[in-house]
Amino acid sequence: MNRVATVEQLAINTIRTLSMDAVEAARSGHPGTPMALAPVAYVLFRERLRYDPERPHWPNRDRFVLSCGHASMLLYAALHLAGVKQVGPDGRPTGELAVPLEAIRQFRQLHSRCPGHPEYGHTSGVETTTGPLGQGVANSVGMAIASKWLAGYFNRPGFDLFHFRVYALCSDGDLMEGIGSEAASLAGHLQLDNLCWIYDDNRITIEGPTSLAFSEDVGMRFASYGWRVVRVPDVNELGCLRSALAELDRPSDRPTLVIVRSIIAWGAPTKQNHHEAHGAPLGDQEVRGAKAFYGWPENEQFLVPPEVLEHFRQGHLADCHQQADQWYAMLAEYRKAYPDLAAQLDCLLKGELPEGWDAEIPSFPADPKGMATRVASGKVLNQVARRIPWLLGGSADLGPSNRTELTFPEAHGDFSVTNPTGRNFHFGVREHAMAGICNGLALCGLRPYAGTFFVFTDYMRPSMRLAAMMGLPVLYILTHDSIGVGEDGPTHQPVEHLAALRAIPNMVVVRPCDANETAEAYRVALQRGDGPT
Ligand SMILES: Cc1ncc(C[n+]2csc(CCOP(=O)(O)OP(=O)(O)O)c2C)c(N)n1
Repeated sequence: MNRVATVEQLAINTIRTLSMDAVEAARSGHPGTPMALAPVAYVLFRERLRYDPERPHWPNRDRFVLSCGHASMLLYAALHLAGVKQVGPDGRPTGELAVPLEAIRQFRQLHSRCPGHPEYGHTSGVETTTGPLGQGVANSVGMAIASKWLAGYFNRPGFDLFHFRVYALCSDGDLMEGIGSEAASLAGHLQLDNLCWIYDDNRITIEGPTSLAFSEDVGMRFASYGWRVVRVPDVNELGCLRSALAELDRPSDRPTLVIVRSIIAWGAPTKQNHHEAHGAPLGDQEVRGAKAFYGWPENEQFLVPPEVLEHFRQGHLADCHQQADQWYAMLAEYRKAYPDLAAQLDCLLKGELPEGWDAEIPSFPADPKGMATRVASGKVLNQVARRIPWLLGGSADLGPSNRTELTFPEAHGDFSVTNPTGRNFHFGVREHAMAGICNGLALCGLRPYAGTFFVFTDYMRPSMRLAAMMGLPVLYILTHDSIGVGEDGPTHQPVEHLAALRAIPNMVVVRPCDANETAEAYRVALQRGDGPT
């Protein structure tokens, strides 16, 4: 082995052993998948993702989503080795590491930067909260759409401000979940060539082998969604992994699925390839055995060889740092060339609304019959959207009923591969993915809205709850909220939904009873920068 190969293996084994040690110390957690996928984290965080550890909020950074959030130690180990800095509440790096070694020692303990599942806003470098399987991949579709939309709206000749890619790492569970299929189907339809999912095909879930319940050909399924499918027969073949990911650099009109075969808990003497290694500490004997297999000192815990840190931080990451410098210099020039657009971008990135955004919210005259609130909603939405260019969204195939369409010319019609500045989205009949995608859009600074009948929030609730948890300003436009919907009958009559949504912490639920209350509801919702309405 030459020196580079040695330090590569050392780096990969550092990710593995940190993960095992953290789970042992916590006496709970998921060691098997980080041990298996350490080569993926290594190649992504050291060679492929464009991000600047000094400025984790660089707007044009590539996004990484760990959709299988239970493998959180994989992400924490990578953030530690890459030296990603923590960002304070003011949006500036605090100078300290986002994941110091001490935090890894405190894995899964209260207030640690390394909670059991990654939490957005808590640990810099964590792009979204994951844990409920399937949510992360849906978020990644929203982020990839956001990249296209931001590019369409803000980029100008000579100012290629936005072109980031989105990578999501997902497990069998993510791809068994319906939301994963919904999101993949829409991503294929939209031809999101900036999106890459890396599927950990380890054929193990909690109850045992996937053959218990999952026997489709995932590659064929994704090919039929319109994805490019690439295979890596062995995750430990770094060359193969690298060339699979390099496929992304070849022009395509498809998102990419990289199917990686791995063995859970690779290297553990008796637990490798066994479902017991999924969600419980391996135990001292297995850990020692695995360390011996890796050629690692068995008595050492939380060992990070200094040459690994050095290796991680040179080369590609030094290059990315320079790219971020150049990006900020370009932004300074952009400010001079396009001051209005630059002011809008600043506003968007700060999570603020343009001045006078609510100046045209109408006031409706008294009317004995009363305008239907959904009609008022459509009018108000169109008024405020005129003044908030990054307010965008759509419905799960109920646009005409929900009145969610933006009809004025500056809304640029429907979003599509040929019309990336379009602000009207057709999510199809995919409520769950719609809500997950809106979270991804909001995570990139946009102000998304999602429409459907109130009763169908049943299909969106997990993503709505995560929006509330992450403090994302997503707007839900939910019509037909009454049990008096008439001929459609009880399937369409929401009875418990109001109470159910009001029970979600940090979800604001407004139920306007006339046109003017609807207008005020918009004022309340859009002013909220720190949670969904
Ligand atoms: C929506 C949802 N359902 C159930 C779970 C509980 N859970 C965590 S991991 C997992 C499956 C594990 O299998 P896989 O996704 O293949 O992950 P791996 O074992 O390869 O790490 C389940 C059912 C969850 N986190 N989210």
